[in-house]
Amino acid sequence: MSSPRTRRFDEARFGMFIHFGAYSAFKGQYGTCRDAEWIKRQCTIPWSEYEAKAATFNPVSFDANAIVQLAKQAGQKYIIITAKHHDGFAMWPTSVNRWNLRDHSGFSRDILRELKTAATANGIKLGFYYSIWDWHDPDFVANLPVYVTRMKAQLQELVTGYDPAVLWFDGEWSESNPTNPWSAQNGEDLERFVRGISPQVVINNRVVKRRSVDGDFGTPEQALAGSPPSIQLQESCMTINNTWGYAAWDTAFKSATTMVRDLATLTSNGANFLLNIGPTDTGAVTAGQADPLRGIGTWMTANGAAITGASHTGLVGQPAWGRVTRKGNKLYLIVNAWAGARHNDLHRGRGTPAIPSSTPRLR
Ligand code: FHN
Repeated sequence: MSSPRTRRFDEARFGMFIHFGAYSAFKGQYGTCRDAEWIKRQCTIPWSEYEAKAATFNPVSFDANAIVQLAKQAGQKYIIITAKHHDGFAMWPTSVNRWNLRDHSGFSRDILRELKTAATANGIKLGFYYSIWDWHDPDFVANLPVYVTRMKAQLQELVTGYDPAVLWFDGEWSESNPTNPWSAQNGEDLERFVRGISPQVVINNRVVKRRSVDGDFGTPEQALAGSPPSIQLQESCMTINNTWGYAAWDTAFKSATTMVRDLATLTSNGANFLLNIGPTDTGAVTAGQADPLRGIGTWMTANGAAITGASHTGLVGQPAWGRVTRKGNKLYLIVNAWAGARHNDLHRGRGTPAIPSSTPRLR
């Protein structure tokens, strides 16, 4: 299923998604209206107010090294950060317009460069999320070819300036407010353009229209890819709470146990798991998101062999007591609950199946 271009992505299995942008400055609330990265549209914020708030965006607490260490200890082998979400606000010092963190907010640091440096120093691959749908650029609706020229110029900046391992496109679907005229032809042209400047970059299926021939991998969202890939690699993206961008009111954080089981399920289906954090208005990562990631890391430290580089077995169905993954000639039995067993240790011998501990009791 994987190719030389996608092999490392396929073996990585577990990545960190980061939704961070001007919307984060609202902390998920506008008056009595609540949302996160869609707050401009869903709370009908006038552009004058949204731009004024974005001008105050000052992510002084964004710590690329700390975020990379959090991902690394969790066993996440790649990071995908929103370079530009639907609001069109660029998180790098783009020369295409002034609607960006440096020019509009006056924040002099290049946080994508900081993240690239920290990720590279720690053997973590960095990718960018880029929304095709752009609420801010009037040409997206009024003159799509002009918008596409600007979009390609920004992607050229990102690809040649930061050498991303992955481009995670989004916002390709038919939508109103504003109308989204993106066509399959537009997407096929964009995929060709990106591959022309970077043949090795891995691209998701939302560059076109999420068909199994679009890009390099499918992108089920807030759902677990349910079966081994037959045509295209799969990566399920999910939140730790219920929102992608930061929302101070959203404290419904999942447990590490729940997410370890999701990771095991996805690996047993040969799929990747892209687990999201939404840094705060100052760029900090909340304990509500960091703590379960550390809990996942505790389990991965003992049992990561059953995940990284592992995949579906192709041999048996999945058991009721847990999940089975395979790497080479080894089967890994990930047991969710052993009747009567107090703690399950990882037993590993030549050829004997590793029996990883059941989901951890987080201390
Ligand atoms: O509209 C976006 C949403 O804000 C978020 O970025 C998710 C993450 O994959 N993608 C879109 C919804 O499918």
